[in-house]
Amino acid sequence: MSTTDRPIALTPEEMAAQAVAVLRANDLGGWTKAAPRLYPHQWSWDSAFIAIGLARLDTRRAAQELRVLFAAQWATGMVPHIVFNPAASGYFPDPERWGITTAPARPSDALTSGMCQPPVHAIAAHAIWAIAQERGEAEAADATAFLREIYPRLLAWHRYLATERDPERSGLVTIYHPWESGADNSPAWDSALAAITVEDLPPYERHDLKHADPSMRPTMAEYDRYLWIVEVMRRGRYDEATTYRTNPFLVKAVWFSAIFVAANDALLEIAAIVDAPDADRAHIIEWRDRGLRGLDERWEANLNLCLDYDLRAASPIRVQVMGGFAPLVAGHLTPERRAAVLATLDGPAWLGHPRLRWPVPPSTSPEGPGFDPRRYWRGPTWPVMNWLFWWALRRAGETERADALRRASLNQLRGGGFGEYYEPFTGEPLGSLDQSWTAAMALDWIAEQ
Ligand code: 9WN
Repeated sequence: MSTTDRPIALTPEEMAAQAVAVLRANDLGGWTKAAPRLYPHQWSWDSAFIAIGLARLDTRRAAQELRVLFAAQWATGMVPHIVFNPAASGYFPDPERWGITTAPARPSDALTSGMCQPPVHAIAAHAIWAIAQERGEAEAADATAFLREIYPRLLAWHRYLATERDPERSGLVTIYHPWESGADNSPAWDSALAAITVEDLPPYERHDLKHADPSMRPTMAEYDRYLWIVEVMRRGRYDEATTYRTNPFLVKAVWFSAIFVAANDALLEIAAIVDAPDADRAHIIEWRDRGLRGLDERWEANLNLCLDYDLRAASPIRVQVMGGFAPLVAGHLTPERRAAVLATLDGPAWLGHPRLRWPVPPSTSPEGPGFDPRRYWRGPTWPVMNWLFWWALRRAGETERADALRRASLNQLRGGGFGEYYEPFTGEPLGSLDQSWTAAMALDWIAEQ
């Protein structure tokens, strides 16, 4: 029997029980590894999504997830993309390769990577608080206390993104590495990576290929470039100004920037709950509004999508990737932009594509250059990204579309396994199984039923 014919098996109750089991098995004691073998450490944006799912089980444990992550925050305000579990080995680049010990801004008591990922954290912190409000007085009070504790850290993180990562004050966040986008080998980064000359790169051995099918992972040429960028940043001691001057990869990333806009809205709500000073709120509003203007400038009317911008090449990146839906995630849509974004989403290049197994957005349009249905961010669908689309559609008041997406996303997961990503035409789970954020999103969706 082919995967396409696999019967829909799990009931919501069975799926929820399996999701809980995955999150328990991946629990490191207050923090969660992203996946059992391929990703044995804490990843930044994974943890934010995981916290949203965990909140359905225990809001205090969910808060702890973010607490551990933010304990590794850098002096600059940066939240690192990986916090290493000292008890685990087998992931590369490892702490030694990142070499943050020479970086003045590193945290004193955690081993981390030297870059960041999209800032979903304020959205997660607010979600924990909102769920706790329905769980009785003690849990609600603890959640408010948690917001008071985490708020200054969230503010510092957002200030870092709005300043160090946007010295041009364009409203768009600059990423230094494809890993920072979260969508590592998206075709959006192909041209910027191709322009990089790899110089004296120390030898290395990939560990990811021991745990995953090489045909689904980034290529060796991509890995050389990923590692070379890390090398350049490490040699610059992860100093922001140095990186901005020397890094071979500098891209204004619209998906990241849109999440930052939405996270600023969440931070504003948190600021109100914790009675933050008016001056803070004025800054957050400024960051959000600047972000909305920045995204507006990157809108490409011919494609009806938003485009990333390569600062090194001084040119927009014309590929049809999931990140093009940035305005939907950012919210505050004008009627014209709403109509355009939804028409693109419903159209044949995306949810309306005739070959899709489930109407959920592929990471790259099957109609666009660079599409590959099995390789990582070049086509597969990512349940956690479906969650972000669902959340954004609901926030935009597109309730029916949001419900349809939630149902399709849950159907995709009914075969079991909690894949990292899925083949868009067959629905086959790919990459790592028992992926924590996939299990977490299932729990959140099931709780919404
Ligand atoms: C590098 C953990 C992470 C996700 C990313 C995803 C993948 C790492 C890798 O796994 O990236 O950060 O080794 O490929 O692309 O979005 O956070 O799940």
